[in-house]
Amino acid sequence: MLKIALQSKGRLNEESLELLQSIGIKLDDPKRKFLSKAKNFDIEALYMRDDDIPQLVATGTAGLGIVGLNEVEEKGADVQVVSKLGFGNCRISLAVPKNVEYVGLEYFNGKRIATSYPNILSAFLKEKGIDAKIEVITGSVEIAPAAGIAEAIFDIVSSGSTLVSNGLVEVEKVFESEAVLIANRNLDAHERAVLDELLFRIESSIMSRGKKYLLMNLPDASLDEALKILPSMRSPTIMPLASKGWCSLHSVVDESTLWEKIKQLKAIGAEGILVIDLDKIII
Ligand code: PRT
Ligand code: ZN
Repeated sequence: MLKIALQSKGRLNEESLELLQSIGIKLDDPKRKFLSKAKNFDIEALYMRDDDIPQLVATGTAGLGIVGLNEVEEKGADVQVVSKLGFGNCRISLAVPKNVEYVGLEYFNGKRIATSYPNILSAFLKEKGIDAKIEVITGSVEIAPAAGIAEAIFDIVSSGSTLVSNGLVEVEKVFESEAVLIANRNLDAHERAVLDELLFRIESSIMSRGKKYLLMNLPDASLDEALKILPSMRSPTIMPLASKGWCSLHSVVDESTLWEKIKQLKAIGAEGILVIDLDKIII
């Protein structure tokens, strides 16, 4: 049975479980924090600290894993990054106390930078030709400048509020991260087939995020205009209505443009507009 390593607690735990649930994978007892089998799919979840997941997958102890791309990069694990998952988004940035005059990357020459990501940082500094000292700290990196441990930090930023509340300002965004599905490079044929099925379902689920299904009644005469407003996956579905001169138009739209499109469609005579949540898109 293919094992998938998930974060046992922490920021990615809940969304990893929700993702599996949303694609119809029912884990036996997701609260039992070590191993749980799926009732209806050939995988078994293994709950681990996120730091350990890249290595477990690289060595094949788990065939698959869900972890932040930052951990994969930092550990230098030889795994296949199969899919980005669209949650756990963050970046790893350089930040300095807000009262220093930041002149650009040269600022870091001769300075101490505190981080839990020494490998990503040292690769970046090397690439940019900056000679700084890396101070490795495993927790609360943001307090390092105030504690006199370092002049700058290199840490995960999401909303930026941790930096603000510690009197720091983000000056260089170095690495963009999100949760990813990773796989061992030597899966056998059966394991690969399980992964393909999993991936197919994940992609259908990811594709439906931020999308709405739109139905409306439209005068036939406005159809050409409506087709310009509503580019669809192939083309919108058009069905004649019982009342002559009218049709029913169905399409998928991005939530971000939904209200703008509704306004345009109303202006060309659309009526009875229905907006429906989408669960999966299979193409
Ligand atoms: O116990 P375990 O080792 O499994 O977990 P952990 O404590 O090492 O990691 P955890 O659960 O904090 O984070 C897991 C993963 O979530 C990370 O590896 C990232 O890929 C991702 N992620 C997304 C984040 C954040 N957003 C995030 N904001 N990880 C950490 N943070 C922290 C950051 O370290 C900083 O202290 O949140 C603070 C900054 O947040 P803002 O919103 O104030 O900018
Ligand atoms: Zn961790």
